[in-house]
Amino acid sequence: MTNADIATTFEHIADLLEYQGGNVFRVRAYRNAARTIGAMVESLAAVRADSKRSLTDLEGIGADLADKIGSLLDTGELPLLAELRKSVPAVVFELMRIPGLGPKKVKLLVDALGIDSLDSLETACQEGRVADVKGFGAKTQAAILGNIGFAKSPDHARLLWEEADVIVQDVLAWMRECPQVRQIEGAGSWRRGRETVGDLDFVVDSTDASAVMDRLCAWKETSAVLVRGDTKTSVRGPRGVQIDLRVVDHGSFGAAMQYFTGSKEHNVRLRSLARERGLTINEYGVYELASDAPDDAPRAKGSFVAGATEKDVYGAVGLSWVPPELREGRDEIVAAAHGQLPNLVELADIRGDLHMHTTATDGEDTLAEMVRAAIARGLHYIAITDHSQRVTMARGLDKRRLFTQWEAIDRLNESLVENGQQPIVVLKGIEVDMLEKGGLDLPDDVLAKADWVVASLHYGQNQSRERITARIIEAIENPHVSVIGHPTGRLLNRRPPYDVDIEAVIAAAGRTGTFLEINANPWRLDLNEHHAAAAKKAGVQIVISTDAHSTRGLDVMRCGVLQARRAGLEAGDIANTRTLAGLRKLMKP
Ligand code: DGT
Ligand code: CA
Ligand code: CA
Ligand code: ZN
Repeated sequence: MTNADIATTFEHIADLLEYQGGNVFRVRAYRNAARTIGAMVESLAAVRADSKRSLTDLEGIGADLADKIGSLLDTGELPLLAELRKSVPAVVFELMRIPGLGPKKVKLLVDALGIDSLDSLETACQEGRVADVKGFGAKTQAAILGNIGFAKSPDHARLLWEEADVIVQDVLAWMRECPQVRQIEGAGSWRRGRETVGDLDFVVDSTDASAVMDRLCAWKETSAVLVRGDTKTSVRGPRGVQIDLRVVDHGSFGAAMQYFTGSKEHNVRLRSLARERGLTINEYGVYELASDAPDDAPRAKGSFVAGATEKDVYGAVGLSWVPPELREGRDEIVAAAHGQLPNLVELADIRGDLHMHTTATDGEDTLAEMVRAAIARGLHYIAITDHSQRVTMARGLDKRRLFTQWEAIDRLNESLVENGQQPIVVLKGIEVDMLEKGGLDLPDDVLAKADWVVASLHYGQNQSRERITARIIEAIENPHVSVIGHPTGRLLNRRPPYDVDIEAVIAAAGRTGTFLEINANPWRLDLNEHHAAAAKKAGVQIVISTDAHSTRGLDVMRCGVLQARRAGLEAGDIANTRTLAGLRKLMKP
């Protein structure tokens, strides 16, 4: 079992325990363990095999969980899980796919109404029986009904960040035309730049909540109103996505933005820090802690300290403002308290794009069109990296066709020179395949002539961890390989990563001065943030590349930059923020 399998298993156990009404601390222990494991780069098997270390050294893993990890590693099974599965009806997992229904609510429904399928829940909602269940009510019933169709759709998955971003920009543009809207911003996972986004959250500064909510309901893309309260509303928008909108007073806007940006874990940690400092934080503001105020009172009794801007909110608890991409409840609060937050890389720092395709293989646009588009985007250098011959589906280049393309690039570079100046330098590159049997798809004497070599693994993705890791390390050790493309091969919502010892890959990259890619394609975002952070720690330079297959494809650079920011990377960690001369100094000799 891989780390990801074990993390999923622990999440699953937490859900099952919670459904059964299990001890909250026990449920939390499994969720925390799942989180720790999900963020790990080295494999649990490796930690266990190391005689100098113990699984219990990991945050949130005690003797009992270490035992369970051991069983999962050895047998792939866990008696506890089998037992829980027997006692919890299968429909529970189907019902939990409905946005807003967690294990506890599902249990109430199953117990009270004998729900045994999505269909029977739909009928119960239509007949008004869900509204009568304790803890539900008419509004929740309407929201569930609206979400059932969503859960039923087999291809329902969380939106990719970029898909969500399109909708967010549309909502902002529509809402900003409303005169009662003083400020509106997107919050939630979209603002944190997560790879995928569940629902969209907005916070509005206004004194007329009703007019603001009317405006959202009147949007041409709004297909249903799921919830309508005094200051919050939820509607269904394009692509079935839920949109949550919250209206607050001017003085609470920053506090609400902070709260609804999350993440939940970040907020929990911020709240506990605030308490240590005699303060309490909620979505309305920071307050002095009144001795008799309960922890989660909607309006604490103490006096108001801050709330208008996020900077004020963080400042009030002694922190510098934390970039949303870092708000995942890891070590960002400690870093903010010590003034040690990283100075995150920005799109404007990027000078070059070192992975793209043309009509010579599977790109939509010609070499000349790609170069023109790159100049228009202000890039100083690009590498043309079409596929090599093994990728027959894309009519990959053999040596002869590659040399023909490189001659065209030479001529193009010359034609760009004006008064001894060149607006962009086009590097002669190749995306060379790592062959199934090992080795690269073009001979070394060809690769030696390239300015830039991306090595990628496209075939034999089901091979063993040992094989795949060995193939990649072999490519890393090749003196002509500049960077490893999309190092784990995953496609979000579509294909899991291949089984690779990423720690060994990072170590080999560090040893040889090979770069690792953050592929900016919104489906890939590969390396992920944990791996990219580990690469930085190992002193490996990252290259953020678009892998564009068209001129439009060059615009996804911002998605890769977001991923790098979530990994805590600074401009200095990214090789393609350098000038071309600077980049060349970092490359293998
Ligand atoms: P998503 O929508 O699944 O991609 O993820 P988020 O992070 O956007 O989650 P969402 O929409 O449920 O809530 C937005 C933010 O609101 C979340 O990141 C933190 C805050 N929030 C929501 N519910 C709770 C809660 O029960 N406790 C705390 N502390 N914060 C919450
Ligand atoms: Ca959300
Ligand atoms: Ca939400
Ligand atoms: Zn490519």
